[in-house]
Amino acid sequence: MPKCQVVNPEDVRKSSRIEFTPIPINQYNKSIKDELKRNSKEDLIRIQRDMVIIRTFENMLNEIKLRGSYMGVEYTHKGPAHLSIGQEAAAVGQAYHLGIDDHIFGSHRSHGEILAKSLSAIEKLDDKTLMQVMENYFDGQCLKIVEKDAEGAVKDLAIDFLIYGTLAEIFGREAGLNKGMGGSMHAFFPPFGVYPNNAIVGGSCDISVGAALFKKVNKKPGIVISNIGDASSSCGPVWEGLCFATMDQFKKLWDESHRGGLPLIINFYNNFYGMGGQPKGETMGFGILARLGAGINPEQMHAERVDGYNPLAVADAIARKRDILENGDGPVLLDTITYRYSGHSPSDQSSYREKSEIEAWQEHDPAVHFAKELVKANVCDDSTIDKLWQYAKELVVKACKKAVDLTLSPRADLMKQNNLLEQIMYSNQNIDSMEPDRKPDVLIPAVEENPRIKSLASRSRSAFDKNGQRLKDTRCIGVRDAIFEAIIDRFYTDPTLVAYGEENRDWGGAFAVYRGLTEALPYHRLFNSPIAEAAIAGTAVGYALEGGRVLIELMYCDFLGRAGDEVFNQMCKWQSMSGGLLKMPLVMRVSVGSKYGAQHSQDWTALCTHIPGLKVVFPATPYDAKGLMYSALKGTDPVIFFESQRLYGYPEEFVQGGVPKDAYEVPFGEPAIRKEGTDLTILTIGAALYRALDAVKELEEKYGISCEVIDARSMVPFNYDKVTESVKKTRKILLASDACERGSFLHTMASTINTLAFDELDAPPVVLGARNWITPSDEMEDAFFPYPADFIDTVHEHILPLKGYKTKRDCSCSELIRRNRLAI
Ligand SMILES: Cc1ncc(C[n+]2csc(CCOP(=O)(O)OP(=O)(O)O)c2C)c(N)n1
Ligand SMILES: [Mg+2]
Repeated sequence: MPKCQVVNPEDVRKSSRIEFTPIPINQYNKSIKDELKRNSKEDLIRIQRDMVIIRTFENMLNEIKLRGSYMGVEYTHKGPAHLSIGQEAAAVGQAYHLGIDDHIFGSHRSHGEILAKSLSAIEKLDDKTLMQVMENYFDGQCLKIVEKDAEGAVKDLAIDFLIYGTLAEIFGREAGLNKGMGGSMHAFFPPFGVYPNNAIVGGSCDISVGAALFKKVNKKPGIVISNIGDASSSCGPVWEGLCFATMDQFKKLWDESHRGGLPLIINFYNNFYGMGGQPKGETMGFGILARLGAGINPEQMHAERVDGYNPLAVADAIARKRDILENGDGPVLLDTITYRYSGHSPSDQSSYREKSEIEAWQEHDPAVHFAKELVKANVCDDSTIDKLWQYAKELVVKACKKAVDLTLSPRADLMKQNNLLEQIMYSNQNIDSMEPDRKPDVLIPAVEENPRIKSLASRSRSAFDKNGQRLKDTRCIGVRDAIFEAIIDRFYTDPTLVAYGEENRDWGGAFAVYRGLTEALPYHRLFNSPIAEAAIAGTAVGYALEGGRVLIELMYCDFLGRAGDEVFNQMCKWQSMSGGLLKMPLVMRVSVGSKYGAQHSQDWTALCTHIPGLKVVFPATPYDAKGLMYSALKGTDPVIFFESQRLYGYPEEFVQGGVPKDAYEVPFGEPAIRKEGTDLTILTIGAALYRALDAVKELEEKYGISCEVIDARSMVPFNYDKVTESVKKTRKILLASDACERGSFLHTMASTINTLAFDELDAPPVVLGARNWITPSDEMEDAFFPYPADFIDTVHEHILPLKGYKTKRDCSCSELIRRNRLAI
């Protein structure tokens, strides 16, 4: 417990200084002769072969992009091809000692890494396993295309499979490694340990930290390597990833069987350029990238600069660093220098560098230089090297012919109903445990013995007593408790489930939802993260796509911007970009505040609902909070789980009998009718439900308007049937939430209702949201959020004039025009 880590003023006020240890730079100094003592000749020739295959593959892509043909094969490729010509030695050297349990994550420039890692895996796997991999991968779709004219051994077939599968993916064909849904910048192949490559610069950093976390928490074999570019070293998520990866708690607070650093190498492929900007000397101040490790932790992340123009220097570094990781002393930072002769993309004119610089690096070309060394050391002769180039050319041409052929390699037909993307955007599974054969690690053997569960036993599960009398909220199970009940139950069911975020452990979660969990769970299942929203979300993505289930919390919805890329580009996309291979069992709790002013009170449901690939729910009652949390934590899709801070203490007042003690699921997408009525439908999202009900009281009592109230509960997915049924009856609908009106998801709902029920409507669906202002402080909030009077004003002005009613605030059409003109 951190409480035992006393912060002693005597210690921290003492005078002293920090000593740094020297950071090794290109210290490798072995000759081929030395290397022959630990590597066979065949292995060294294979290193050359793999560099040659990658070079040939990328030369082919360059030709296709620039000239539309390669060795007589004509093709126009409209998509990207960010080539790494010149960087092959770094990729091949890295892959040399890696096995399939070692997972690499990469960037937009990763063709070389995919091929190098896979070629290394093919070499290490036996024929039977290789055949199984190919036969099982998407039902052998890719295999069927390459095996027709296969010659030679199973390993040759596997290489054909790899080259064709990668190229077919780059060309967007359904037989590609990810069914053509990833493409050049995102392609990957998990069976060989090649994990997602990311077109967002630095995007792989925090994701790979999460992958390493998964391995650590669940004691899985292998290490994780994050391959990112030198220019990504400035990215916020990279820094957040570094901070998360080096948290002291791994080595100091986790229980003994889980203690130790993450099995992770953050490897910067340092080619000295971003697109055109130069990190060293221009856009950064580190001088030598490896220096970054020195600032991160006392181990300096075992940082080192490695010569990526010598494959054996890189292989040597990976072997040495793996020892460090296996001793629990990771993570490691590598600065692997390399250079690309190719442009950032084929259209790049290289206006930012001198031709002489490129030529100088070509003088050191590893594909040529390493071959010479091999010949010099009598490992092979020139003809062996020549044959490798010839072999690679034939291999690539063969794959290319197949990949460009639309009859042999069709694209997925996305025009038809129930097409590939419709099927893979969500995995839509319901799985109790991601590892049913393993027992969850817990500190209290049975849930019932949990002190909070025990204390909740004395509370009423409903807002009302036996006689229907309303009880004090403090005597009832509230939303906060209901969420807790679902979560703790899941922790006792799914051993892979972990929860983390800021102040999640001893504090009890930002709003005490987790109080009682700390006692029940060891550190590795519930922990405080650094204040690093991007890394919280990004690591969760990595954890989930490795096969674990993860629950994260962002204290306030307003902090979502800090995790923007991870939510809007990562967690929502990898299921589809994998071609349906990966699942993303990830639940992100986000609370919507009030009372705290402009930066702590926003409802950003619209941002999340806008992004394809996320599921978005917002319970307003304890019954729903518990049932929806169950569904979320049994599902296999990323869920943004909105909660309202206004409602944490609210008891169950709608469902008879209150919140069930046992497990139950509230299915996503089904709105709940909270009150039936005949004259007007009011649909709400989140906490606005209760203010709507107050307004309804007045509308019914004073004006005799019978209202039907629908609580959306879920936004994505959403079944409109109940709403259109209701509108058919009432012919009018008002939609309300606490989100700012402009761009609110309610407008999407209103327009859909218009489309679906235009003929049944007597008035347009009208949206009532918060004002398009900053949220003012608590004392003025009633001018901002929709209150009962605003509901009634809106009904009177736009839907159904109320006899004798005068609006409290002007919400007329001319007022709407004025506000819009002024952007308020
Ligand atoms: C977040 C983000 N910003 C900008 C870009 C555009 N972009 C693509 S590659 C690149 C340079 C990346 O340089 P580095 O990380 O060193 O990788 P390299 O291209 O050298 O392999 C930029 C700026 C992007 N894809 N993502
Ligand atoms: Mg770079």
